[in-house]
Amino acid sequence: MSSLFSPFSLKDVTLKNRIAVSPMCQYSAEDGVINDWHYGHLAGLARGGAGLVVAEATAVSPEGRITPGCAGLWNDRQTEAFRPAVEAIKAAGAVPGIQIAHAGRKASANRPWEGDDHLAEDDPRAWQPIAPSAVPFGANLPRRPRAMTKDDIARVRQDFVAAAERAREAGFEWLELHFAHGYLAQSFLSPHSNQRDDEYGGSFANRSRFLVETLEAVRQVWPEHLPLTARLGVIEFDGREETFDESVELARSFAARGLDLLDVSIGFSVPGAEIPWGPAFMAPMAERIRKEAGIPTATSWLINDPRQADGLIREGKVDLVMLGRALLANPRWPYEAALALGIDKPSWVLPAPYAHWLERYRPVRPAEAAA
Ligand code: 8CM
Repeated sequence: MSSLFSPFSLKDVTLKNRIAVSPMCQYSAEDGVINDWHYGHLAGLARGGAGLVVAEATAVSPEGRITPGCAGLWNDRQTEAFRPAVEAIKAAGAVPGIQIAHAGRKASANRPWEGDDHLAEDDPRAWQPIAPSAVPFGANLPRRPRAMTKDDIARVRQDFVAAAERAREAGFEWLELHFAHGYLAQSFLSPHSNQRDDEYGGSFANRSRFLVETLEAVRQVWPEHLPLTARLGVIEFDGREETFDESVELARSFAARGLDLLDVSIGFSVPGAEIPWGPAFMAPMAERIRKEAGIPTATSWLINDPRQADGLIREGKVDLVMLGRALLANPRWPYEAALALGIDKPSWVLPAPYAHWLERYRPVRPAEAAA
């Protein structure tokens, strides 16, 4: 039976356990180039024992960044800057992954700790966001995007392709497409943001077209033997939950086009959605997609309890658990989870320099250390 600490193989890649670092944003790059901050952050997470580290949400073009501090993969300097972090992740025994993204109408924003709202239009760092239709998100992100032309659509698809090629050049072995959270791809899917009357809007097939075409184009260049995944907002919590059935259908269609795993997340296409936050509350949806669409899934959001995480894997509900905040708070969460679950030689979750001392003497429980 699988458990949190059993390996997981997808294509030619094997993760040493089912714990993944969720893609996040450090908002600390310059001109999209990551630096020592990201190196320490990513190396530290890998050294904490997770099997997969999905690095930064990384913009495929300058206009695709959420903030001026977001990482990018549209030039050689950015590609090179990722290499040491990739090597550090691998040296720690984890698989290096990356998420490539375009922020759409949520682009050109302040860093979260500097306001989390759109940059003023006359701010020299601001730019014109683009989206399927000229419909603003609203709330803290009121800026009206420019509606994309067909040429824009073709260009952004090509930006995803080029970023995927660069991700491979940098040494990444796992690629995630950001199709969630109200960013560009999700905003094509959602009728809240897509009011087009051409073949990219209207029917479900049309609203899915940008996502499907982008996946197909990236699959052409991303090596067949490496996992290609996507984070999809499968539900909006906007009172129209029947749209979840569309997500199941989309997952099926992604699988048929060579997607290897779906990272199941939230739509975030409208402000004021009533999200039923709670421990691992998205897991039942990841379970349904896994069963109904026949594609491996990952679940994220508010996973912190090792027993709950282990149960999700043991009961065959999901293939991977993705943790963000729990790992930011405690990069050694995997070690402590191994202790809590009573697994044999929990220290072996960690790389040798840590494991040696913990195994040679005895595992230290945080509570004992404090006593
Ligand atoms: C960053 C900010 C907001 C988000 C994000 C990220 C990074 C990855 C992701 O989603 O999947 O919604």
